[in-house]
Amino acid sequence: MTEQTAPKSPVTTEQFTNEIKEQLKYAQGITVEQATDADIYVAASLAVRRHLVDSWATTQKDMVNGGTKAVGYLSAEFLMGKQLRNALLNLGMLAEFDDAVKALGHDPQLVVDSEYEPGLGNGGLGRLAACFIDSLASLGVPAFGYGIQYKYGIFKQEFDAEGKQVERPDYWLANEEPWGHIDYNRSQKVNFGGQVVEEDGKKVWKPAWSVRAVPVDYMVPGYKSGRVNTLRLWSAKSYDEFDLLTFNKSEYLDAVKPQVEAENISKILYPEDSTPQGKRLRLEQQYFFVAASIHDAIRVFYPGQDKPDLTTFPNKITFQLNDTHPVIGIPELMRVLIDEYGYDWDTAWDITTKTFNYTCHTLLPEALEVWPARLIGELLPRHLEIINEINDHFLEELKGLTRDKERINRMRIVTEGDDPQVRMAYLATAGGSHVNGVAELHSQLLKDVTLRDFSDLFPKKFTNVTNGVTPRRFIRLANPRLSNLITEGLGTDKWLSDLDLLQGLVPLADDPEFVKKFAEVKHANKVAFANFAKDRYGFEANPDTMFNTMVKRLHEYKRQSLKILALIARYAAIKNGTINVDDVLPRTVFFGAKAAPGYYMAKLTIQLINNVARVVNNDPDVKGKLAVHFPANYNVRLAQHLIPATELDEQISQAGKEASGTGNMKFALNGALTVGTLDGANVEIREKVGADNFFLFGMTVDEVEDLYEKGYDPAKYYEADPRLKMAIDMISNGAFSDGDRNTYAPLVADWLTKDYFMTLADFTSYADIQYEIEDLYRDQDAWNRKAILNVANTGYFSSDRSIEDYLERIWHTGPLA
Ligand code: GPK
Repeated sequence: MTEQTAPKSPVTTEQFTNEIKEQLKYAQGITVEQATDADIYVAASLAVRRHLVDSWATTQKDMVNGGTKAVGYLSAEFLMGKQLRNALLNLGMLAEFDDAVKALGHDPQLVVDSEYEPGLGNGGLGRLAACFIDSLASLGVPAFGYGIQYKYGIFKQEFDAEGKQVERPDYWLANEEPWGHIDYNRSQKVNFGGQVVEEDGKKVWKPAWSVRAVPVDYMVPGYKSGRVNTLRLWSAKSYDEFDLLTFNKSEYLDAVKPQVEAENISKILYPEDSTPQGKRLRLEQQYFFVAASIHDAIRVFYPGQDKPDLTTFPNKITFQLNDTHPVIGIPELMRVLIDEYGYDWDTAWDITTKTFNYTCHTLLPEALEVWPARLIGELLPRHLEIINEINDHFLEELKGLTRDKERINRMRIVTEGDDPQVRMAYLATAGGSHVNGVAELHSQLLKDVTLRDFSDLFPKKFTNVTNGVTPRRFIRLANPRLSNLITEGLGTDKWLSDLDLLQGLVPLADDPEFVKKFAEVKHANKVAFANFAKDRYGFEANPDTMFNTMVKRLHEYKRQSLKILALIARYAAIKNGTINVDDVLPRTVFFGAKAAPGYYMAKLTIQLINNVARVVNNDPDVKGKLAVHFPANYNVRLAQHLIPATELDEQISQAGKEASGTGNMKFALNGALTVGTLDGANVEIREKVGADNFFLFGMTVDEVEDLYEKGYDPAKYYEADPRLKMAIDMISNGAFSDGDRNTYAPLVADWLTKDYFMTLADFTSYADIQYEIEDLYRDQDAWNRKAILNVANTGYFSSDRSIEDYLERIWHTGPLA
């Protein structure tokens, strides 16, 4: 008997069937006979939502009245994934849903599939925000996620006949969207432009235009906590829907112009990842959601009060700045406190610095946002004044801490010169209580390198919180077979809310019966993925080969090129007989990656991967030994299918460049082994699972630094390893471009002359470790034993643990009573 602690359904199947029928009839005006899968999806979602409403209301009430400080997670991205099954899981209604839908004559899978995935994020940063609000709710901590309801999410990726990435708009709101509740009665006014004037010795901002920020609320149900938090995404609307005066002159298009311009603000998610986007509209977006959120929090926590005592604000809510995107919130809160509520500078600064904390997600210096002061001045003139004043006060403070003038100068929030720039990471560090990195190594490098001066003078501000992922979505929903086996192995399902319990599986790694079952689960997942892939993408993947996956954004530092070069080298070796075909371990390699639309090298790499796939998959010489697939449009849904089926995961960034990674955690928790560098959270994963159960290769951070210093010459590595030379030459000779030698010339030239991320320098150790990987894989029992140890030892990487660390180290709050 296993202990079942999962939530119990509030309804029977019969009741839920009736609720779906009611929604169909009264909300949608559709009969059961007329209903399509998509209609059932909407009806079921609306019905499910009703079961959350009471807890949502009590959670809000308890939050406002209860005196427990809330968390406001300010993030330009929330990459939520599909909602329906997550809500069903948290309500304990998965089985009732399946049965009700079947009773209505529909296939539950098709109904679930008709939900359109909201893609309101780019990658790791946005998905982390989604995991965090899930964990906050599951821990019962009162919280708001605050962000933007983009009308168009991350672009839909397609590949053209040449294998190039094509971006298509993701108009997700063209579909019925039952989860978001738009609340016109709680909109906020957000101002832009104009100038600052002095009136009675006071600064007064006279804005030129305003946008109406309308909240769209999503319920965030906790698992087993009985709490339901709020994700409040702002949508931009115009105040002057329609300019009558202009319209009467029958200039129809002009009449709707202000509306179009205002609504542009929340129209589209910038598809950039780990690169800054210095665009006016982007700054407008940032200010738009942050200003609306700050005013919203004041409205929520001081209801109906004209003159609230805002010195208590930091006891009501703590704002976490998810990267630099919301950092304009710091001068905004200062402005609100001083200009709108009449506080003096010092009081306002005290409140502000106690309210904000900043999470940094990168080490690439070029990825830290910097805004031209001129642009800020045009859009937000009062904020620019405040930022300059913050800078002045800060420089004064520094003079009291150090005599090192150069250091003080390096730390300027606003740079000097004709075209001063505002460094948002510095503003965040100065204007908040804590700064954290997202993995041990990353936080250390932040202190030692990126924010060195700050950490030297303000050591107590700096801390680490290692990222995590939610086991509800990424184990329970994504991998029900493994979930059942874990529950069986542990004798309880409690691990879903206490992931450290996975440790209890350690002894089972030596139990042949359990190992066999684990192997069966993995194989069943591979078969299921092969079926899904056949159905969705039209390719055949052989489940009796090793499934080897690299999924993440396409970026040079992540080094998809290292994987593709090693793959080409392997292909070449089979073809020219360097390795005997019979000795080759059959492997199927999966890639998934979107490139920023303006990132030339990344897009060329995508083209190369697609063409390597085309050539390899059509070559009878390697048939059954090597296959490469690149399903387009990698997203949360594809992750949920592919990760459970993967046996070998690639985390091969150049050491010191990947802040954390979170895919690495999802794979380990789903029983894949990792081949990876000592980078980001790989370091901690390897520590937890044990060096024997992790395929480590490549240079360390220090070795990378030394090599940069010595002078890195990639061509030397090309000459030194014949496998690498062969691979690059094949590309140059047109093997993957129908003989054309120019197609990939820019990639090849970069590798041979620059190779900033040292792909070539790490090639040999990466190619060598493949033998070790394959030897182990040939001994399936030994492989599975290590895979089980990965699952058992990675409970630490639950986002519940991350949130507990934030609560203890940064937020100093906890669950509602
Ligand atoms: C970091 F700087 C950025 C960015 O713009 N977008 C983004 O997704 C990622 N990230 C890091 O690259 C990952 O290493 C990390 O795990 C993730 O943020 C969450 O912290």
